[in-house]
Amino acid sequence: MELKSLIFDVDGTLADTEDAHRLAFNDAFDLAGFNWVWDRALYKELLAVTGGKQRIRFFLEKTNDAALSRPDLDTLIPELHASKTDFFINRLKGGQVPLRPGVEKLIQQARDQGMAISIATTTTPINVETLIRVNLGDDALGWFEVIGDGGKVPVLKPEPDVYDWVLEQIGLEPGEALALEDSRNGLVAAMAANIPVLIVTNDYTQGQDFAGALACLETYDGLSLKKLRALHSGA
Ligand code: XBP
Ligand code: MG
Repeated sequence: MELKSLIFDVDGTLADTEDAHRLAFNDAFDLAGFNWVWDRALYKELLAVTGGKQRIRFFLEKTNDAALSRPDLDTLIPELHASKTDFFINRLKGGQVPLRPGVEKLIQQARDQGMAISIATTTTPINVETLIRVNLGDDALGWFEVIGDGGKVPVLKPEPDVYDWVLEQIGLEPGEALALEDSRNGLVAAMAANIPVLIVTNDYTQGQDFAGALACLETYDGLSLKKLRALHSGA
């Protein structure tokens, strides 16, 4: 099938966001008076669970029975997460999270050659919007045909819902798209929607099981639309 659309993941794909997310979680915990600190090794384990609110709960399940049994837990977690989102947005606005090398060039090539681009992510909508505005300009949101995010579907990756939603919006068959992902959760989600997947790893996802991907690379630098078409045609 002809390649008609690229579907970009956000966290770990458009940008190496996860350390900014991690530090924002830590800032939110500190502001709320909790002495919980997520270092890189712990965060790598916590990334098994997508979605910030789900990740906080997963952390407490692993480490903190006392906090887990608090009667106000169901309000505490969304409050902590809202605070985390504020800290994260401030980091983005401060220019601390650039796009991954090669990503902007790929997006520009797609635009020049009339290849549609969309987004499928599990993160909070304002995070996507701000990352794109800060790095590509206010008009850039309009470059994406559809933006599927954690606010659009109730169930996050590794379930396929966000990919199914994007496909329905853009009206393509799964085989006419190519998903660009960095993690096993993303791979599993896109594959469950029958979309071919190219993996480009980062420090947090290197070494995960990427069986089923068209290819697994370490960088977008030097990657062209021509190469993506060639990879896709072998799918
Ligand atoms: C990204 C996520 C997100 C972010 C944090 O996964 O799992 O939860 O880590 O964002 P993917 P929120 O790249 O597979 O979409 O705190 O806004 O959830
Ligand atoms: Mg990702």
